[in-house]
Amino acid sequence: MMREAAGRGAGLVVFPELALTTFFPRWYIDDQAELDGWFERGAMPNEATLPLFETAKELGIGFCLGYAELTADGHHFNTSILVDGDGTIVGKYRKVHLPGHREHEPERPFQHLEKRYFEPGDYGFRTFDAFGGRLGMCICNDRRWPETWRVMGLQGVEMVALGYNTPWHYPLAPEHDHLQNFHNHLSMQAGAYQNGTWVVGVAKCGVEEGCLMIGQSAIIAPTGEIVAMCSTLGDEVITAVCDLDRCQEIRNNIFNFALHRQPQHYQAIADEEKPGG
Ligand code: CDV
Repeated sequence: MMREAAGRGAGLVVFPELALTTFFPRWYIDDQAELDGWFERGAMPNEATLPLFETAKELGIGFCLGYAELTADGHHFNTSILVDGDGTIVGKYRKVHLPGHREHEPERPFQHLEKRYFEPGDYGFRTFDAFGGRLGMCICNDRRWPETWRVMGLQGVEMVALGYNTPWHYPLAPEHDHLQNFHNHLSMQAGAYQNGTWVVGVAKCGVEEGCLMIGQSAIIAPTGEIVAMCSTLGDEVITAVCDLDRCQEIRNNIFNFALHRQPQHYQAIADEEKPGG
């Protein structure tokens, strides 16, 4: 797929969340050694991912890759890295918003144990000078939170790369199942528009280990318009020309932060206390 993207002239390819494994938080795994088997240990590239780095370098194409990270000192994160066209890691992100639950809940059709298996990311939402612009990353559930986008928007982000694994069925509110695709695009299009940034959102979709995951990976312009979208639940490469200067169409006008923001009224969203009723 990276070769196909390079053949179309792409400079950056974005892979999904936990691209190297199944979405293992759907399983309750009691044995730490078994669980750790799903994680990549230490620095990237490792033996398993070296061919990806080498292929990217050969093609002169950058990539964003999501994987489960086990650090040398034993911390577990849901991570993504940004690698430039010569194989150098230029950015790293660890998922901040971890959805799901901590304990085994056997009554569910499948688990969502991200809260048990990962620690919340410790980098926050940084942005990186790369690919001729300013890029940021977030992962899956992060895209639903306006704070994710605004923290990067305030840094002048011009493209946010993100991967997601979103089951069609949400056991806690099954009456929202038919809204999964809508909520996916709603969140990403709002994040793009309200911050004047390109968004590349990439699904690990289709049936994985009996669990149906939504697709509709999309490339979204700073105007909030979807300019390319997958149309199947199989493997697909979609491409778009992303002119980062188009961010100014929004940033110089409707969302000119310097002119129009009123941060003196926004304190509550950054307070540590739990919000009241
Ligand atoms: N991988 C995820 O973060 N998935 C969540 C599901 C559980 C709701 C999401 O926000 O898509």
